[in-house]
Amino acid sequence: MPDSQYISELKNRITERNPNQTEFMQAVTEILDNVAEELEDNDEYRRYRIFERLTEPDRIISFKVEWLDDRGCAQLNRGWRVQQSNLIGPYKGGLRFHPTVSESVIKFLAFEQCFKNALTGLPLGGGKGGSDFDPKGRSDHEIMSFCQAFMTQLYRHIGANVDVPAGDINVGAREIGFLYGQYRKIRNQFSGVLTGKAIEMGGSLVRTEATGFGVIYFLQHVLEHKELQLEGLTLTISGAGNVALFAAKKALEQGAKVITLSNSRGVLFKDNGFSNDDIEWLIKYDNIKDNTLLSFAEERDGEWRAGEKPWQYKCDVAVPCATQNEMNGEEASTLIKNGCKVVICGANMPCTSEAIEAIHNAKNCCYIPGKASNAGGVAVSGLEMSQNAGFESQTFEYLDGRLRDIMKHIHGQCVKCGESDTGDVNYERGASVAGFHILAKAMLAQGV
Ligand code: NDP
Ligand code: 2IT
Repeated sequence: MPDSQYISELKNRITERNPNQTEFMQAVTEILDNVAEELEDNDEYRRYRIFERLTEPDRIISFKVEWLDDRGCAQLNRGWRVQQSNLIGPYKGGLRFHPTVSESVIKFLAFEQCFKNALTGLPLGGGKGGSDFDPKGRSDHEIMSFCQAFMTQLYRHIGANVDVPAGDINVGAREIGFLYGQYRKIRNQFSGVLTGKAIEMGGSLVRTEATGFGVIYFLQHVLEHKELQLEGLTLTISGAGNVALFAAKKALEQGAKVITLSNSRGVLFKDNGFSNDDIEWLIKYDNIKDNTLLSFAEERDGEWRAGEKPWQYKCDVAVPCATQNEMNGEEASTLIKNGCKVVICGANMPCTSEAIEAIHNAKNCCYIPGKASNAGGVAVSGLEMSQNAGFESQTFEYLDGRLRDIMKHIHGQCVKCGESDTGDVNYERGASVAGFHILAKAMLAQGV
């Protein structure tokens, strides 16, 4: 659709207000292009500048993180928390520790998080945080020192009803434990201020598995809608962390074959597919070995291909679960040429705009954006918050059932807002429009 004057002026204003923020503008443009028609058709949305106001974070907190390494030397990092919108609930979203973290990266994640959280149907606002800290090669003691220093800065800005961080890249149960311990000591308070906690300290069953399991539950609905089934299909998965491994585990349980996993250093390819034992081994050694995939190839089997990515292999479904922009246009075209039917995102914004365009232009392949398919993690975080607020804990079966229901609910909204007359579903449009309507309604109802 060609840009109308209103949409192109809006884009220009947002670009001017956010100079040099490539990832943030990529996320904004992706959603804006999909809700453009709704803006054109609704005078109130334009008069109250709903879209533009949603792009501007409520506040951006940035801080210095100083800590001592094992040699007794001072280390300096930068930390951020972007509180994007609390229109429909407390700010909610993960923390990422990675050298590529910048204000633009945290802003894109916070912006997307608002739409994702709205789609869950739970009362969760959107936020994201993190640091340019690189945990690679750091000892447990150094990780603890960093987490304590980070929380010493962050604690004053968060709270169980204010802003509830969780994990993301390089922030798992270990880091959440250190962060939570520091918060508890500073505030003398045991509350649900973080999610993804260990079970012994108020964590929720199913949270560890939730994002990966949720991706596969969503995939099952997509396939069902296409009158296909997961059993017997071949999947290529990227990443080898929390999301990738639990997506692989659930896919195997449902009778699919997973032939790749990857990390920043290369791809592990197993022609005959990983077994459940293989995945359990990788889950066990994630965080313990320097390069779990390489160790797997050396100690067990599979082929380690340094510097490569999973998108050259023939598959029915591709599941990018590592990081933003990990699949480019050329790689998407290769997947399509090799017969891939679905690209479903475990990671946030893993496909470049060119990759998404290539998938949309392909007749037989569909694209599922992370804000729909990876919402299972934050959804179970929401269930962890309600368990904490009620001083209670639910069973695995109950929570897994809630997760399945929520993924089905999100799929339903994507179909409702993204289905064309021919019955094809544009999931990107469906997720953007459905999320946008929820946020817009809340914004209009609450006044300027
Ligand atoms: P983990 O830290 O557990 O795993 C990340 C994986 O991605 C690792 O294998 C890592 O490799 C790889 N990776 C990270 N950065 C890069 C990079 N620049 N290039 C190539 N590979 C990279 O993180 P998660 O599994 O939790 O998160 C993965 C993705 O899923 C992220 O996009 C995150 O935002 C998203 N997500 C996570 C949720 C959660 O609940 N955890 C919820 C929803 C989305 P290496 O070890 O070599 O760095
Ligand atoms: O991107 C995400 O949705 C997450 N990293 C999970 C956020 C959360 O609050 O559980």
